[in-house]
Amino acid sequence: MKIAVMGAMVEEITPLLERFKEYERVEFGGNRFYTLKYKGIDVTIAYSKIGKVNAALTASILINRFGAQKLLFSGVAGAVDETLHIGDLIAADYLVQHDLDITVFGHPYGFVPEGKIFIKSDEQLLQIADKTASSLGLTLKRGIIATGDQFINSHEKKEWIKKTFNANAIEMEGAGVAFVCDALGIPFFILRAISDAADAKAGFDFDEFLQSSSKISADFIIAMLERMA
Ligand code: 4EZ
Repeated sequence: MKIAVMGAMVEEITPLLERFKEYERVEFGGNRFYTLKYKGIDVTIAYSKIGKVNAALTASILINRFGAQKLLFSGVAGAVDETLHIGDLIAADYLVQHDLDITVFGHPYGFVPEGKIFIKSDEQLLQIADKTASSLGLTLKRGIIATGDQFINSHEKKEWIKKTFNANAIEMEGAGVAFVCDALGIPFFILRAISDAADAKAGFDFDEFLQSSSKISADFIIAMLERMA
């Protein structure tokens, strides 16, 4: 079994590399890929750099060049849903691009012809995540993650995304990964730990909690890998 684990920022994958310690490093397409064997699973870890385009590129490389058969994403996000607090985990059951807008032609937000607005994560991986959460005594929320090429730090913008897509959390890569995996038939799972509330103090909170929330997400992904081994 070949599994890819990806993040967007180096801080998001550092706890994974620290856990595994021994890996090989390969450069391709402007990214570094770290390969290792864990309990019989071939794992490739990479960070894409921020944004949907970078995320889509890295996901494609993980699948087509490294042969990933499943893809797990680990990282942080801004909370939209008030029940989510800093450090809480959310698994996407659907992902949507909140900044995709050809509404002037009568299309809904997040839609382009021949596409879909919402992409569903793999149900089997979501179930593995639920079991992992209950075995660790953790709460894992499922919800809609809205992705766009903007760091959201305004109440208005956040409320618009919430109202338009019924989103629970916001970030900048999930839907990019989801669209690639969906198109290529690769089961995927997107996990985020909350780093901020996408409000006026989001920039400050993000800097403060990037490391600790990245670790919460990465530790959960490691527990999922253990269960999958
Ligand atoms: C993008 N990531 C943030 C990257 C910020 C700073 C150098 C997650 C994220 C996020 N994205 C956390 N909080 C967010 C927010 N409020 N809006 C968008 O995936 C790079």
